[in-house]
Amino acid sequence: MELPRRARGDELLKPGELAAIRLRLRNVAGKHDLTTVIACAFDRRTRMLPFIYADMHMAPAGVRAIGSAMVDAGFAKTRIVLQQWNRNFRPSKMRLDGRIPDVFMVSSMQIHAAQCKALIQDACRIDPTNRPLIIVGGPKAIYEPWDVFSADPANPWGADVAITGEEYVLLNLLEVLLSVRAGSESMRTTFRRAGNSGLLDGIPGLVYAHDRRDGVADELVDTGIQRIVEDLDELPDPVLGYRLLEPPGRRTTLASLAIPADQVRKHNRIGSLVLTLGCKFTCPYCPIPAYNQRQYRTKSGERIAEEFERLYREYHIRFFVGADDNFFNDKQRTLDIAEALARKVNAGSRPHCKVRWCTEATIHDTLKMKDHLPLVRKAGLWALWLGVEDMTGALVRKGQDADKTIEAFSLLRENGIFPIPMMMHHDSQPLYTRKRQSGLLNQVGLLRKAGAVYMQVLMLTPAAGSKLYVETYTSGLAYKSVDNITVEPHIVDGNHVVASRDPNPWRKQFNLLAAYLYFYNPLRFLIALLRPKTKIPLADADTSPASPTEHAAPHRSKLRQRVSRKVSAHLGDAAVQGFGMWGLSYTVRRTFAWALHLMRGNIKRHTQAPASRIPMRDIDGGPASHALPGTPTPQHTSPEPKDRDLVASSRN
Ligand code: B12
Ligand code: SF4
Repeated sequence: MELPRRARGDELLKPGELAAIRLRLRNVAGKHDLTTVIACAFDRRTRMLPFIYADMHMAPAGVRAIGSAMVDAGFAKTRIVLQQWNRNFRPSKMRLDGRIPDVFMVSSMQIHAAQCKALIQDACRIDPTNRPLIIVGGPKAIYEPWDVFSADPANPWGADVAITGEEYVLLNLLEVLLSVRAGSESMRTTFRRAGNSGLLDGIPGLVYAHDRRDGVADELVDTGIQRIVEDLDELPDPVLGYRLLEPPGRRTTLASLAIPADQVRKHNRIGSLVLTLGCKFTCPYCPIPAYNQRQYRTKSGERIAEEFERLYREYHIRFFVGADDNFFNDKQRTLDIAEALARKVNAGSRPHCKVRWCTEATIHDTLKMKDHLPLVRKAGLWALWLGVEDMTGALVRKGQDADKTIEAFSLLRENGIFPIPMMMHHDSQPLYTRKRQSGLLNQVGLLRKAGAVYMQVLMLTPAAGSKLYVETYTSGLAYKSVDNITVEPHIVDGNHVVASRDPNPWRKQFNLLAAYLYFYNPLRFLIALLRPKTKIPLADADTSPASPTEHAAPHRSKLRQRVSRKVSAHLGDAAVQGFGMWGLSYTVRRTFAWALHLMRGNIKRHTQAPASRIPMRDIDGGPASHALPGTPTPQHTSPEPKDRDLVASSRN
């Protein structure tokens, strides 16, 4: 089940609305001296191919975006803690600026839900009078906001509010709270008061506990689907967020200072950056188009050029991942971005000549961009993750087939861009086929031959917020437990077989391992040393802006650099093979045991999609936008009367 769409014409914030709220908050921030800690939940059990390096060396854009928004709005006392780097961090022990923070936020993906809950539970150990306002956001909260509130009176814990949207929703909430905050009252008390008086109802994008008995919410109020910002140039500057990162360590508390700017790159080799959001396709297993309210949103080329430059100059980050869903989604808008970046390169701007980035797109749109790939390469695009899924289109048709995939790969490579296939294994795909291309290994082989240096293959897995999601559960496809082991969120990651009709699903699990092993292995490593796939045009090109003296007399260090670039281009493929084998050792360690459990059988299947056990309603007492089938509705049909006079609540 997808997120519902707002009324046509009301999906977007008014132009300038996000920029305006940032300004308004800046004017009041000084009076409030808020301290905020934002934690990024991370479950280490998810560490394996294909994301094994990026997961630790790339501070996620979500927490950084929220941190940037806080600083931009005038709340400079903000710290971002990544569980990736600070596994012992305990919110109950945190102090910022010598005190318990006013606001504690958690950002989480679905697969990190166990850690997200543990962080909230630990924050709830703080005595209620000093407890910060607890806000949860990110992809977990967007699709399953109800899951951050305990329904168990024997183990009461819970966030105060889940934000099912982006920066604007948070800023809107803060503005409302600060407008009624009495003196130095705790933010949590202000929040409770605002909730009881109906002030939160005008902020689409919240789910909050309306009333708590024995620490457990009686009902959850859902204020509806957020309005999204269309012009991404209105977003706060991403440079701000990098200044807030907690240094990696084994402490349970926080360090006195965040990572200094000149150390950011040491821990954060890859930077992620929002360039565009949304996708025009409607793959039934994907929640992205509905989340974006079927809109496609972009930053301008000038703004992107400026962000690359500042991130390069301030933190020396040179390699970026675009947080795009489909970067080539709209040809004209892609060209606007590429032209702006290429102009900077032509003008000899050092950051733009040095920066390399990669992103995602579809085969279909890549082919439509074929005449412009040289421009896109000049703009710095270095590698493109392509949604190949199943090359034959047996799983989903989005304009791809084997010939088109090969054509897109060769066009990209000719233009100096590495194509990286994202494949999806599914029940009807065999491991190997004779004389046909539908087998998983056949396709892996074909893609390697076509020039793939890296690849990913995941098993089709239920994705919250997708069209197929509920049906995957009600039809009994999704597993509840295997061999008496409950299917927990951290294994619903595409790397584990957790939904299948195959009578021998362990074969599917081994198929994934076989595909990786077929791609990354010692033999291919040796071949890669002799005939590397990384020797593509521009792979060893000099990216330094040329200066007249260098043209006249290339000196020794230039020569050394040239040799080093040539060697890297030659050894790159073998290095990736080595990396792949190392990553595969993690994948085997983590998924082999699951294959054995699948082999033992005793598979119990879901009959219903996960849903809130706490009753949910919208602000008028009707069905909640984020409730899934099976969610109880409150006993009373209309919401309780609100205390419009804002009488302070005695409850904590
Ligand atoms: C880049 C990316 C990656 C990168 C990097 C992730 C990282 N650590 O930075 C890599 C390649 C490593 C990756 C891996 C995976 N990814 Co990924 N990835 C993305 C992608 C394309 C961009 C993420 C991003 O940077 N977005 C930009 C930021 C600004 O947006 P955001 O994180 O959503 O944050 C905004 C809001 O959510 C909110 N918000 C976020 N946190 C908080 C906190 C608070 C308190 C508040 C108020 C608000 C808030 O405000 C933010 C600003 O607007 C997204 C899709 C997308 N376009 O978002 C998928 C996405 C995050 N990935 C997803 C998945 C499933 C995965 C994988 C499990 C692989 C898979 N099976 O596809 C792995 C997990 C690896 C791991 N061990 O963690 C899903 C998550 C779904 C879910 N419900 O949890 C997404 C949403 C794609 C999808 N299918 O919809 N991914
Ligand atoms: S092309 Fe990719 S982003 Fe677009 S709907 Fe399909 S899976 Fe989602």
